[in-house]
Amino acid sequence: MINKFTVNEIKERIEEKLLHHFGREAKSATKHQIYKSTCLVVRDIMSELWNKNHDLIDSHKQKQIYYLSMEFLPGTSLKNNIFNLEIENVFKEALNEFGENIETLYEMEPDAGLGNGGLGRLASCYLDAIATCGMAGHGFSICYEYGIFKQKIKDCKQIEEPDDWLNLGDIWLIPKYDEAEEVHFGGKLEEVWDENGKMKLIHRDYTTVIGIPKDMLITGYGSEVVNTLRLWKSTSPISINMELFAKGKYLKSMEEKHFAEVISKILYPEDAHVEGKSLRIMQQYFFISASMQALVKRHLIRFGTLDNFHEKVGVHINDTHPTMAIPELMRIFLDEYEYEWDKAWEIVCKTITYTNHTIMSEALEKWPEDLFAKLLPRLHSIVVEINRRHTVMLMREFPNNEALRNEMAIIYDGKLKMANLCVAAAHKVNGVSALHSKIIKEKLFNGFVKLTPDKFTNVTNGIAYRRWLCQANPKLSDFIEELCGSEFKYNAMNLENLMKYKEDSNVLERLSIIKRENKIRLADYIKKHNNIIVNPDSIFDVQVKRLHEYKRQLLNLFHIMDLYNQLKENPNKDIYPRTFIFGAKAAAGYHMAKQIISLACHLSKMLEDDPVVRDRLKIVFLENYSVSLAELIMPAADVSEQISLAGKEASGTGNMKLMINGAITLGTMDGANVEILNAVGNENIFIFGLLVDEVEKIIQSGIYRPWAYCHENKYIANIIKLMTDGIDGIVFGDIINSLTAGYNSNADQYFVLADFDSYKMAQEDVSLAYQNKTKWGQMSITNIAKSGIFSADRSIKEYADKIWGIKPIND
Ligand code: 26Q
Repeated sequence: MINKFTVNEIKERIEEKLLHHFGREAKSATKHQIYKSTCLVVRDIMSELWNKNHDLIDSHKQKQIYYLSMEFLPGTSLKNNIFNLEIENVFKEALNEFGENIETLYEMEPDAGLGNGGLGRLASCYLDAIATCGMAGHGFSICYEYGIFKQKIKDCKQIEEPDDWLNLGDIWLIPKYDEAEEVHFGGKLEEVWDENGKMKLIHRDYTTVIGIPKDMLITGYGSEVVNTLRLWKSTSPISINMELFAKGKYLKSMEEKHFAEVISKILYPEDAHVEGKSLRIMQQYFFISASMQALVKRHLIRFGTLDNFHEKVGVHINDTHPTMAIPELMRIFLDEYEYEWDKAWEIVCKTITYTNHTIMSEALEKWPEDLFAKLLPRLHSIVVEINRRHTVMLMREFPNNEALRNEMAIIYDGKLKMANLCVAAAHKVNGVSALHSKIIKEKLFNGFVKLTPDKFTNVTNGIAYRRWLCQANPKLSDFIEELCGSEFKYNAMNLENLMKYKEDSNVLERLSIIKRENKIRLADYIKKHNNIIVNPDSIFDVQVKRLHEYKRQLLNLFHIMDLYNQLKENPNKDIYPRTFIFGAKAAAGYHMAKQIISLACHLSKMLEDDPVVRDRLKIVFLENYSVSLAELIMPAADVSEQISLAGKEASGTGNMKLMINGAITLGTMDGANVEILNAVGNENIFIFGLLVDEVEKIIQSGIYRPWAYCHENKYIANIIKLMTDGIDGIVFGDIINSLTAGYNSNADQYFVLADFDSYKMAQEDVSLAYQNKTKWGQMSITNIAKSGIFSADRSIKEYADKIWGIKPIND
C-alpha cells in the first residue's frame, strides 16, 4: 500500500514548494501559486513511487509494453492522481489550513486535450488501467503545444480558438533534456560498398529535428506502480543558420528552425477523415523515430543485446497512425546494428501488435508514395522491400486472385496502405468490440484471415470507470459504497451486487434523488453558459461525441423536429417534457458537420422562443465538449443516444460512461451497444434500426431511394418542409440535399431516413418507460450493476493475456 501522509507533512511540503519555487509564504501566495505547489507536491509523491518501482522493474527484467498513440486525452490530472493515491483527505485538510478549498484548485486545471475523441480518451483510460493492474506499460505521443481547439458557438456557428493548455498544464510535465533524440527528414540515399563487397545505404543531406521528452507520470488506483507517458516536443538543433544570415538571407536562415518547431505545434483536429498532408507524416515519423530510438537504447542498457528485444519489449500501435514504428525499427536494426533482413523482420514482427479502430474507408491512412519517399527516403526504401517480399508471398498463396492481391498489397496505385503494413507485420491484430472485430475479419482484412486466422482477436474497449463513476459522480459512488462496500472500486464486477436492490423502493428512490441532484448541477451550468433554464424533472436526453454524419446527430434532430411539428399541429398533445443535450466538436473543415451544429443551435433558439413548446421541448447545445465537461454531463443523463448507422461505430465508449452512471441506452445494433444489450437484456435498453446485414443488403441491391421517404412518409415530409421554410430564419439546403438531392447513389449515405420510423417508435417507448418511475429506476440500477464488464481493467487484463504476454510486476 501507498505511504500514508499526515496533514502536517503535506502542509509542510506545500509550504516548501511555495517558498522555493515562488519565493512566497502561504499567507501571501496567489491561488495559482498554491495550485502549482499542490501539483508539485503530488508530482513528488509520484516520482518517489516511480523511483522505488523502477528498481523493482529493473531487477525483474520483465517485458514492458509501449503504447504508441498520436493522441492521448488525459483531461485533468490533479484530482485523478490524488484519488488514485488515496490522499484526498490529507490534502483537503492541509489546504483548508491555508484557507483553500481543494475543489477550487481542481477547477483551475485546464484539460490536457491532446486528442480528438474516443481513440485518445481510450489511450488514457488504458494507461490508468495498466498502472492499476500493476503492470509496466508506458505511452508515447507528441507534446502538442496546442491541443484540440476550444469550440465557441457564435451566432449559431462553430468558431475554433487555440487551446494553449501548456500555460498551466505543463506542471505535470518533467522535461528530460539529457534523453533527447535526433530525427532525420528528407535528404537522399547513397549506396556505398564496403571492402567485403557488402552494400550499405548512407543517408545524406537530411534535416535534423531534436525531440525532447516531456514525461507525465501515470498513477493507478491503489497501486504502487507509476508509469510514464512520454510526450515529445520538437526543436531545432540550430537557432539560426549564421552562414545564410551573414549572406543577407534572413528568412531562409530561420527556415530550419521553423521546420523543426512546427512539428509539435498543433494536433490535427480531424478524426475520421484522412488527407495526405506532409506535416501529418512528419508528426508521425518524428514521435515514432524518437520513441523507437529511445526504446532500443534503453534495451541495450538493460540487456546488452537486441536479440531478445521482442521478449522484453512490446510495441502497441493505436490505429495506423504509429505504423512507421515497423519500418523505423527495421531501419535501426539494419542500419545501426547491422542485422540481416530476416532476423530483423522476425524480431520486429514479434514486437508489434495493432488495434484497428475504424472500417470507414475515408479514415484509413493511405499515404501518397512520392510524398513519403521525399520526406522519408530511407523508410520508403524499407517499405518497398517489405512490400516486395509481401507480394512474393501473395503470389505464392493467391496465384489466381489478382484482385485480392491488390487489395492486400502494402503499396498499391501509388499509395502506401498503412493498415496492410500493420497487419502484415503485427503478430496480433484486434478490433474494439465483438461486432467490429467480426467485421474486420470478414471484410477489411479477410485475405489476411485466410493466411493467419490466429492473428486476429477481439478486445472490447473499456473505461477508467473510477474517473467516470467515483470521481465524476461522488454521490452515486458513495451510495454504492454504502450499499455494497468499497470492493467495487477495485473490481468493477462487484457492481453486480446492486442487483439485490432492484426491488427495493427505498434504494430506487435514493438513486432517483441522486440523479436529480446531478441534473440540477448540470442545469446550473447550462443556466450559466447557455442562459437556458432547464427543468430537472424533464428527461435529460444526451448525445455527446464528435460530430460526424455516421453518428447521426441528424437523426436525433429529425426526431426533435417531428415532436415540434406534432406540438404545433396539436398544442395539447401529451408530450413528456424533454431536454435534448448535445455536445460535439466538428473538424474545422467538415462543412456538413458544421451545418448540423448550426441546425441544432437554431432549432434550440426556435424552441426557446416559442411559448407553446418551450416548457416541453428544449435543446441545449453545450459548447466545447471535453473530458471535463463529459464528467459533468454523464452523471446527469437519463437517456444515452448511441444511434450510429449499424456497422459504422467501431465500439463507442461514451455509451459505457453513460451506462455506469445509470443512463439507459437508446441505440442501434452497432459497436459495443451489442454487448451492452447482452449485459442488461432486452428489457433494459431501447434498440432500434437496421442491422449490419440489412444495411449491407440494401446497399448491394442498390434499391435505396431516400427521396421516396419525402413523399411517402408524412412525418419526414413535414420535417423537410420545416427545414425548407426555415428554422429561426435559416434554410438548411445543404443538409436537405445531402439526404435527398440529385437522385444520386450517395444521398443519405447513413440511412437517416430509413431508420427514422424505427427511431421514432423507440423514442415513444422511452417516454412511456420514463413515466413509470419504478420501471425506469429498475432499468437504471440494472445498467449500473451490469456495467462492470466495461472496465478498462478488464480490457487491459485481456490485452496483457491475449496480445502482449505481460504480467503484473509483482507476480
Ligand atoms: C488520421 C490521419 C490524419 C488526420 C487524422 C487522423 C485521425 C485522427 C483520429 C483518424 C482517426 C482518429 C480517431 C479515431 C477514433 O477516435 N476512433 C474511435 O475509437 C474509439 C476507441 O476505440 C471507438 O470507441 C470509436 O468507435 C471510434 O470511432
